[in-house]
Amino acid sequence: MNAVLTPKIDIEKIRGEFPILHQQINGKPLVYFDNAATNQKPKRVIKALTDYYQGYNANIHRGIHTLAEKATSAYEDTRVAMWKFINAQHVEEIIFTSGVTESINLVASSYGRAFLKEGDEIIISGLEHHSNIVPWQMIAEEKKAILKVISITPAGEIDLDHYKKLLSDRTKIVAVNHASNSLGTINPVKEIISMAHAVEAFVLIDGAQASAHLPIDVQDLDCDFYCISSHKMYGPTGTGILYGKKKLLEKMPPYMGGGEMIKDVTFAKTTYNDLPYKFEAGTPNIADVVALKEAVLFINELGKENIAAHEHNLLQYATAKLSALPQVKLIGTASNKVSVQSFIIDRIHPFDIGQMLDARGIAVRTGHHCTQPLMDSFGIEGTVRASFAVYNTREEIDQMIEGLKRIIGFLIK
Ligand code: C6P
Repeated sequence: MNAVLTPKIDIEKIRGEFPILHQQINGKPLVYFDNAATNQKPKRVIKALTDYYQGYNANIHRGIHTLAEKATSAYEDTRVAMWKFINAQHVEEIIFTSGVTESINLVASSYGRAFLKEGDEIIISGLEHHSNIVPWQMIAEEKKAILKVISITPAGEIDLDHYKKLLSDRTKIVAVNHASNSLGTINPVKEIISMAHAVEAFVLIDGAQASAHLPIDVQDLDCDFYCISSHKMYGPTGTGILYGKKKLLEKMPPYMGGGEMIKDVTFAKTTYNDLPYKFEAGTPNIADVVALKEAVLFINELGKENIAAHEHNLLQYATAKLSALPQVKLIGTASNKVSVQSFIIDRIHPFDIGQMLDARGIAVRTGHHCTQPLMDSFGIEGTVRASFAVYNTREEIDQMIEGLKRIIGFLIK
């Protein structure tokens, strides 16, 4: 995060939007620092869910009755909101999926099955979540393609020199995250994309950890695919999007067969629907898609630059406080980061730290964060990860630091 602005946000008003924050956990006020796993939902998102189920629950794109038309138009309104949110060129480039994991599997499976050949190469980075590793391993095995991995530096940044060496005319796909869930590193995706395009490879960006924190402009990035999970941007679980360039999505075969993705079906032959419906087989997750629009509006109304500035302040504050504890070792010290700080404490297992913080009402994530190869490269099993959202405060960080001091004092004599 480079731009350090003064955030224009009213923290009390924002916290008032999140009912879940106002509770006691183990007798202490909840401090929720597990936002990279999933962040909390504002009232307007929760209301959109109940409004749908109480007022106009109906299947979409099928019925001509009033409820069906209302549900269809609310569902399509979210597509328009996401289209604008990432500045895609065409609205039909927005495909609803269950989230980043399904979006990556869709591309690996559909694009990979149709176009990868023996000896083709797929490049990922050492920073990837299992969701951006395993689908590529699966398709590489099936098509006898080769998976290559870009090394990372000790600070947790992608080694661009190594990436340059891996690129060749055999490279067909490059798949990297916009920001790392375990370390917070923001990757230079624009540069990564243009380097891949120079060898005519396609690029998929895993935007799971970017959508709530960083501006996303898929036309400016010129990425071929971009993946988002709603639940990491204040929206409901179980939905998200795949963005793909229209000319690529048009060439790709359907991922799943069923209702809605067809134009005509006979026992002899099926013709497929136009974009985006070709990739949306079956009854989708209507309620959650509808409510996702409210999450987009919530972010837009606050302004991503304000959110980023507030979170940047929190990250700097937390990093300074953690660094002042001699027993703490920070994992992930890239110069450009989203609001994630991982750390370990010598001689105390991350799980024990997580449990002892939980006893004080503080929720952090512990373990490998679905990035086992990344943890291996640091020679550790896992970390404690504190990740901040727009509703977090410095006082909450002070509580975590106080908790850590107690834990260290109690367990390290
Ligand atoms: N990371 C975390 O605690 P899904 O589960 O499909 O919404 O997102 C998967 C995923 C893919 N890429 C990145 C960079 C991610 O961070 C995640 C989800 C959570 O870090 C849960 S493991």
